[in-house]
Amino acid sequence: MSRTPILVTRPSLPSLADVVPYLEKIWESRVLTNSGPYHRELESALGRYLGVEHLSLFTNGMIALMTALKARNLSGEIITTPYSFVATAHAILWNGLTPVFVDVDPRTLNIDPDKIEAAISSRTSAILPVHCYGTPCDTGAIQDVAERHGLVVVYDAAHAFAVQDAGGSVLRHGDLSVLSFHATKVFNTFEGGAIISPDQATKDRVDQLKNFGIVSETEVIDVGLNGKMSELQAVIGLLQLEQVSDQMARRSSIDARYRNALHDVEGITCLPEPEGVKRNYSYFPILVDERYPVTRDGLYDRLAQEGVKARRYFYPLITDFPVYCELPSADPKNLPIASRSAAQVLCLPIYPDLALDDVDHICRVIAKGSDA
Ligand code: T4K
Repeated sequence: MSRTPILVTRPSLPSLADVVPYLEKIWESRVLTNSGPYHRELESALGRYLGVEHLSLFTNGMIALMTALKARNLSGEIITTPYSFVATAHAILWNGLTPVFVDVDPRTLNIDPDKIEAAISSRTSAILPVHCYGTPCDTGAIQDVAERHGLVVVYDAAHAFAVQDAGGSVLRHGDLSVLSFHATKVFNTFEGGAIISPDQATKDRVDQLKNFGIVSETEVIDVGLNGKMSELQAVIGLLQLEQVSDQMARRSSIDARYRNALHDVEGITCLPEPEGVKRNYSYFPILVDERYPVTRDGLYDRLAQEGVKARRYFYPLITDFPVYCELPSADPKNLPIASRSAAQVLCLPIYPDLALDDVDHICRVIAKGSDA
């Protein structure tokens, strides 16, 4: 096909002309990192935009996740989902903790709160759920089980930038929430991330940990790391923030166009839109079941032949990777919904400047099925 390939996502960028004056100021001041003026400005601006008070910027989401777990002094086992990007479980292992995998809810593909209790042991210290594709977890049920058993809850909110439920930002739930600002996300700083803390004391600890555990020129209080965001990343963030609302609106039109065109295609299911939720339209996953003329991988290949690079997020499951597959909780028998979903899911392209004509082309290829 002569078409330019349509990728699953294409990062949004501010205009170069807008970036240059900021670069000139950085060059002039020579403040490049370590909580410089743009870093501080972005922390405040993002806090206001997201409706959260205690936000700490990070150099990426994975380091932020590792720091969030460390900040809570966790030990033993952490209950989590196998249906996520591998960074979720890696953050657990990097802290010397053991992930315990629990199956997901078929309606949201988020951890199923009803299955958490059975996975709790005397060694469990926390739950690490993921708001997968930006769909909020059942935060009320997760909080209930956590409180009953005295467990910490850290949310991997990498996909949940600006998502709100009836009570406000989903980032307010749990003990900490972690965002990613990677190039492929709704809001990007090239690489980047953040931790949202419930109070100033926790934010102070997070800020110390992300700066090697340093408290003052002569004091180091803990084993920190270097998770700091640079001034360059912060400038990109400030400029991206000016456009992100318009970009989410554009994503919403693409989401609606897909739903409208695909709802009658037998064997194709769009993930239900969560009720009462202000979404960010970060991903557009479909599930391809046995009624569809070809398998999910057949459709993936067919789309690729037509110049469309869809992605199988999240396949394989985290529990299929060699570092995790020997764990008792990684047994596919323990994870039937996650296993089925990983075999059926296909994330279709969605990004602000994706043309609606291209969305229509993708939908035509899907609607034609194996006869295309
Ligand atoms: N928790 C969860 C639940 C996550 O999903 C993630 C990251 C994390 C934690 C960790 O956060 P970070 O440490 O990343 O901040 C991507 C991303 O690298 C990763 O950030 C993301 N989740 C994951 C779901 O997807 P890949 O391997 O799929 O990326 P890649 O390079 O194949 O890019 C996908 C498409 O995007 C390509 O077709 C081309 C396009 N692209 C990508 C990049 C990087 C561009 O056009 N330009 C670019 O610069 O992992």
